Amino acid sequence: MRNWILSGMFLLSSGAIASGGHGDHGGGHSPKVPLSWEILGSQDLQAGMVRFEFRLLDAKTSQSLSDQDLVDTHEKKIHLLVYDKSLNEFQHVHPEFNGSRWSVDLSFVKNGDYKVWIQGQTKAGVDFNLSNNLKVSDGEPAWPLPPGLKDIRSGGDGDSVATLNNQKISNGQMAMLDLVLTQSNGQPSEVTPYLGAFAHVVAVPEDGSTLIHVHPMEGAVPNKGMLHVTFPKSGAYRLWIQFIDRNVLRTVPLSVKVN
Ligand SMILES: [Cu+2]
Repeated sequence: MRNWILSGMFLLSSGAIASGGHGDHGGGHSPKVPLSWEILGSQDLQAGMVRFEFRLLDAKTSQSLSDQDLVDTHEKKIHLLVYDKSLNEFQHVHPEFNGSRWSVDLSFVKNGDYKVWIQGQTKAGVDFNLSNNLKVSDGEPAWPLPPGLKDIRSGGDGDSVATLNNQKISNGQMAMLDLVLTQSNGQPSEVTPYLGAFAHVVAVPEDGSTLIHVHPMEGAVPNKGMLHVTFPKSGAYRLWIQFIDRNVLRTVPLSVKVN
């Protein structure tokens, strides 16, 4: 079982935001070709720097997909997202195709169970959003599982603050939330695009089971965006807000309760 673990088959038509298509590229009529992926090497990792490699496969033909088979979504072929079970750890990186496999360095400090997702779009217009499990050991003790996420719509990294307005959110209905980015002194953030978007918002329900990745539209004011997002079920969600303020990439964790 060490190698060749295949999982995470996933069907997704382009434009399906709720299930986590990366694209704002929805053509609305993409063919539904299932893709799968296989992690090369063990899914039991040692803490520290890890070279993480995988193949992206056409599930029908088992043909390996290269960078030539994918289009850029937000300036990258593949977005890879990792979080731990407690929803404290978070990484967003971009694997490169090296001729035979996709490869990227991941860095783990904390032990624990992790979920890893890859997202992108094929030239045929198929969005993929595939997950797998990882386990990290020999590092710092795993985060304790939180008693439950609260509704915390404002937070920062010490220099920058991200705030979502307090509107009620209902499951299955598109919420339109204002996202305001400020410096910790209250001045507006100096926002420049990060990977072709005002900000990137990744949302994960408390059980970590799905991943939503959406991009606020720029608002009337340069430090304000409007987020259109549909949460598929009720409960609490972790949100990671990523944006560039004063030329530094910020990652701010927030949380929301969905009715
Ligand atoms: Cu994004």
